[in-house]
Amino acid sequence: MWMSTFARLALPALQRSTSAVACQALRACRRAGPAAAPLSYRLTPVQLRGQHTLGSASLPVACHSVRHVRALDEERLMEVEWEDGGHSLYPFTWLRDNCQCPLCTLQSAQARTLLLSDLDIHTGVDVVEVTNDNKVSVVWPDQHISVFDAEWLKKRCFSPASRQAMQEELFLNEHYYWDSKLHIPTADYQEVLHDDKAALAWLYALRRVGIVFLKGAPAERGHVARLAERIGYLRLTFYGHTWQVQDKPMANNVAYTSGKLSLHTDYPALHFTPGVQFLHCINQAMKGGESEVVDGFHMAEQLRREDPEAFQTLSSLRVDFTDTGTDYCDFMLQSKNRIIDVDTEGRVVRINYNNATRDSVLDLPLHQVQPFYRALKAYVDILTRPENVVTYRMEPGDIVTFDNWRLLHGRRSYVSRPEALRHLEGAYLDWDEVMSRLRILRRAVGDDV
Ligand code: OGA
Ligand code: NM2
Ligand code: ZN
Ligand code: ZN
Repeated sequence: MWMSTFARLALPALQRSTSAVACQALRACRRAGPAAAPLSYRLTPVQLRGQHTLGSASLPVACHSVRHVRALDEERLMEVEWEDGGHSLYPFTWLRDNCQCPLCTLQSAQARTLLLSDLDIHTGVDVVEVTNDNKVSVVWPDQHISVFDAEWLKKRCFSPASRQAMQEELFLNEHYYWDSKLHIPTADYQEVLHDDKAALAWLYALRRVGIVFLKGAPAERGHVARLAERIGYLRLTFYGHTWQVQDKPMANNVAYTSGKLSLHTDYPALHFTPGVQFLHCINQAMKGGESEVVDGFHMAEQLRREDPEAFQTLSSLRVDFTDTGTDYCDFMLQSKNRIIDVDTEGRVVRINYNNATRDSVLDLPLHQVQPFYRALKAYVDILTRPENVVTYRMEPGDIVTFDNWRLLHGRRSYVSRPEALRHLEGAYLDWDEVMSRLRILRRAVGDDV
């Protein structure tokens, strides 16, 4: 049932990159025993061009049993030797802190009840051993006993490869960069609502590619809210729970005119910008109104290569944004955001740019003003190159869902007809809620590892 357009076009590759490979590996593991299980996680980012060749992944699989365990008292580490010959090290302090017994954990909430004030961070151990059912038991000096599941320990191994695999499994931070040749992954709206595999495939693609088209929604209000309910709840902003993109008199936002919207991310006037955006076309203009999208992360990397100085400027200076008006209620927002936001390792994590709400207040020393404009121009030049932009035209019933932290989107100006008003309904969500639903769906369809 879930072999929709999306499943046929985009999913085989997406599935291959995650679940299918995990299943294959699991089967291999069952056939050949633990030694056949891949030891490290590998995901090769491949540029998306026409064909959705999304690379390959080998996920850690559930086939680990313990051969031997010993305490390294000097280093205060427990060493586990696995059946496949691999080794993992676990600090005593961490093991005591994460005792899973009913005294240390509230099992109904899977949450720690052990207080930090009761944790001896210099603890030794009395005995470590492998139990008959292949768990690891630790007797502490005060005779408290902790029992750890082998698989649970394996997943929490402190080796760089294991940590990386776990982080990727939790956050899916590997992105597939694209340019104008992207064929936007497409799914059926009703299938996404009613079929868990289709919903999971939608969210995988939303995370990895950054944009998914849903087709077949009724051309009436209420469906972005319905779609948000499929995930959890939507993100309320000053523009309301959902908002109507129409040519409005006395518009409180440039989006609510028939003018061109240059490539932007929504709502940089907030410090915590909405992570995900839905736009549902209820009525399209007769002339104009086409949509444009570009991969802001990919283009930021291009800027880093082509013009490192401009990249440095945009990823360090904080730019003022402003938004004042009345909608859901009255508002007077001010923010300071880096146009290219990077994390402590220098990876691009968020784009914040809307030329309409960029403040005339520019909190820079005089000598940085011109370099700032030069850097911004350099980035926007790359963003607007025809080879980087995907253009499409929304028709009534289409819903575009996209990563508002990553993509920049725009619209061409249109001819406004009062009797046949162009009308999109929009809504925001945050990535925490979207990723939460993705993890639950993954577990529900048995695609977790
Ligand atoms: C917006 C927007 C796109 C469109 O409302 O922020 O980007 O096609 N709209 O009208
Ligand atoms: N709308 C569409 O940053 C912005 O002002 C984007 C937001 C009005 C909710 C537009
Ligand atoms: Zn305990
Ligand atoms: Zn927008």
